Amino acid sequence: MSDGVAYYPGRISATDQRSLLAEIEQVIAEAPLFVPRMPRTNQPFSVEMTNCGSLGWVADRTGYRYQRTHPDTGEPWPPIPQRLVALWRSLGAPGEPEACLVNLYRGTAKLGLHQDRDEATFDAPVVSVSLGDTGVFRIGGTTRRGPTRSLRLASGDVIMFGGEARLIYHGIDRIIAGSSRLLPDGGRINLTLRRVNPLS
Ligand code: MD5
Ligand code: FE
Repeated sequence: MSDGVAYYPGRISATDQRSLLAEIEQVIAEAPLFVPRMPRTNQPFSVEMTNCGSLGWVADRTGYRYQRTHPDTGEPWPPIPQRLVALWRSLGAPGEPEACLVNLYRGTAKLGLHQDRDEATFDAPVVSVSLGDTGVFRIGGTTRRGPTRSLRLASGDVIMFGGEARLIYHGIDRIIAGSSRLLPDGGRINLTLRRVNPLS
């Protein structure tokens, strides 16, 4: 694995995946999924999103940003489930996560190659949790050109990107339908824990 990437296959037990999914279903009930849009073009993403935490990532025709409230309801995001905060700590990540982005991939949803650089700090790692159908993850380097590798992220896998890897290009090429029975209607949920602002 590249420098700064820590991969923990099967880090979350089947039982804990069920509990976590129930908590995320509750988050979605309070903060409904929305369809983000590309800045300027207003093109919809194929991935649906919501957030929990003090800050949430949103995308609309005016840009990408973190904000305290849901773009449709105007309500604050629900809190991050304690088991995710505990996971963040258990991996040695600093402080507490401020944002947890919930991505739902159904059918042919995918996410193009990009860097995560809307945060005001890159000092803390990004922690990603996969639930449901396997995602075909593409992982490159810190420049858009250059070689990429493919990695399959299955339900219960955790992957952490820190240090050198914090600004790597990455994306989801496709979801493998029928690879997990965790989500009743199939599909994949990815949870991404982040710090947005520097500590202290
Ligand atoms: C996903 N999510 O599975 C993906 C991959 C996103 C996103 O990319 O921005 O919502 S998990 C996040 C990730 C992967 C590789 C590197 C970094 C983050 N990073 O260095 O920040 O839904
Ligand atoms: Fe990303």
